[in-house]
Amino acid sequence: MQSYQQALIDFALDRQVLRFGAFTLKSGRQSPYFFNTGLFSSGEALRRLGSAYARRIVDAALPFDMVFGPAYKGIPLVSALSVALAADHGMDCPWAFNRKEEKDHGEGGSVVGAPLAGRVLIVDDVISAGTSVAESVALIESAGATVAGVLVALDRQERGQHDQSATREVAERHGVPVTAILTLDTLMEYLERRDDRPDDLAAMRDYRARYGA
Ligand code: OMP
Repeated sequence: MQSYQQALIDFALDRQVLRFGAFTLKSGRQSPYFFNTGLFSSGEALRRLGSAYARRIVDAALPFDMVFGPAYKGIPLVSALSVALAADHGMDCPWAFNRKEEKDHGEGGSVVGAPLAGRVLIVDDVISAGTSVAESVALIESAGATVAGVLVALDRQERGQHDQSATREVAERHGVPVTAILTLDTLMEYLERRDDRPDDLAAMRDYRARYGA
C-alpha cells in the first residue's frame, strides 16, 4: 500500500467519509460500512481527494484525453482532479460533467465544460455492483467520443449482476480498464494493521464472504 493511499484512509476515517454501522446500498445489499465521498466537503478535503485521484492516474499510466464526472457526485470530483493534475503533475486536462436535466435555453445541451471528444476517462466515487457506469458510457459514445476507462475512489470488490466482480463486468462490458485509488482489500489491510476496530473488521469479513468477488 502506498503512503498516499494510507493517508487517504486516515483522512476518510477522520472526516467520517468511511463509516461503520448498517447501511442499505443502491443494490439493496446491507453493508456494515459506507464510503461517502460527499463528505470530502471542505476545500482541504477536496484538495486531498483530487490529489489522490491524480496520483492514481499517473501511477497507473492511464491513457486518456479528457476527464468526465457524472452528475452530481462526479462534478466536484472531476473539478478537484483537474486542478490536481495541473498543480501536481503539470497536465492541463480538459474536463466535463453532465446535467441531470437537459437545458433548453442559453447554451443548451446536457454537457458542461469541454466538448466530449477523444478518449474520455469517467471519474466516479464508488463502485459496488457496477450499475452506475452505463449511463456515462452511453452519453460519451453518443457524442462520438470513446470511453478510456473508469476511475473511482473506492472499489468495494463486490459481485456485479452475475458471479464475477462488478469491476470485471464493467471492464468486459465496455472493453475499458476500471481503476480505483482504494479497494476493500486495502481498507481491510489498513484496519488490520491499526488493530483498533476488531468488530467492524469482523463485520467487513462477513460481508466480503457474502458479496465479495
Ligand atoms: P453501484 O452502481 O452498485 O456500483 O453503486 C455505486 C454507487 O453507490 C455510488 O456511485 C454511490 O452513489 C453509492 N455508494 C457509495 O457512495 N458508497 C458506498 O460505500 C456504497 C454505495 C452503494 O450504494 O453501493
